[in-house]
Amino acid sequence: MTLGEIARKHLNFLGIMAALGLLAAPVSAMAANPQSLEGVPNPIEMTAEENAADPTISAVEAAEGTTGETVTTDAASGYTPLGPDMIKGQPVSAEDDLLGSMTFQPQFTDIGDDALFMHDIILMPIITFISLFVLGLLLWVIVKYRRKANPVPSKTSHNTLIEVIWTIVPVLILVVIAVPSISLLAKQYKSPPEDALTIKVTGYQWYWGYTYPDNGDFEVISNMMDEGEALAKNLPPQLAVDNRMVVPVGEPLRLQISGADVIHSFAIPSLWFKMDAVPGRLNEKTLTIKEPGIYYGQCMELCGARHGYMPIAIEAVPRAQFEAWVRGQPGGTVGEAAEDAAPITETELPGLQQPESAVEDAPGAGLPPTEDTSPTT
Ligand SMILES: [Cu+2]
Repeated sequence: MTLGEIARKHLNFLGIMAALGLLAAPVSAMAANPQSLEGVPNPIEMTAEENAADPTISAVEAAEGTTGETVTTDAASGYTPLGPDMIKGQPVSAEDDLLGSMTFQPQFTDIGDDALFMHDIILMPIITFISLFVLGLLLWVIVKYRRKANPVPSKTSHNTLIEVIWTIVPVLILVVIAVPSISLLAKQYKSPPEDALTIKVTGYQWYWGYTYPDNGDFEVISNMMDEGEALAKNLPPQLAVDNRMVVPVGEPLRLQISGADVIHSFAIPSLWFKMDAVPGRLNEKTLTIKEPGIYYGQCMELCGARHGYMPIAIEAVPRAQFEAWVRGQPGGTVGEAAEDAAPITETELPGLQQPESAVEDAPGAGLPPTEDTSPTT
């Protein structure tokens, strides 16, 4: 058998490449028509259905199905803070669920569902398949064409068919990834509708402030709850806070995020939300939470000594509950008065904290240069 024959005989791995192309085709068709995906049983939705048997979820559905008047139980303000049974999207421990502990938290926004689908159904299978395929090819070449088994190496320099295939197949794979990827990116940067509720989030060293310009411009200061108190209330220590950011559920929110002193980052994993809080800058992002509940996050930009102790707790409640909560805040207004609220401007941002050396005559400012030290030419 000539070397040319050996080379040609083993070109049957082209068949494998063709199979790859066939595999990619249905995925490509799905990507081209995102609507068709809705009919496909989505693992995320399936888990939600499985969870329906869970009494916590049933409580949520009950809350969603009823009007604000019947939900309210506290006669004084009409607002009752959600209890620990309404905590959503927490990480799971490896002992409870090994696979669940390695993946993302359950998602409670449409964008989160899309992003999780992108990761679980599109990216991970493609990455796994390509990695195994390349590993297989490598092993095949190492074993089959080792010096002992194949003492005279082939002098084959090129093969047009293979070259065309190994150019076109990766291009097709990239197109399959690009279509849902770019549409997801565009969705995440879509501006909120004009009537969206605005909430301004300010990162401070080391706590969060939530200002409600549409509801009387009051600010809620949110600090981490003491560990003993959190445990006593059956809330997760280091995530529980004294004052939560209360928002209406199912409505688009316009979150404007800024920093008062240094860069922080406002992030809630189960809402697929992360935005940097930069001093002197107003970063805006839309958020629509699908289910009532308590969602925990943390500052995700190393911001100083107590960076690890500035958790975020968002409490999503039905509109009526939210309005009752607003009325209970100092200066909180709902409805007509909210129309008059001045739009938020850059000048309302908290002043920047200057480094000590920037202040004239400060102890750390140092002395002005006394002699000319500029280089001479
Ligand atoms: Cu921070």
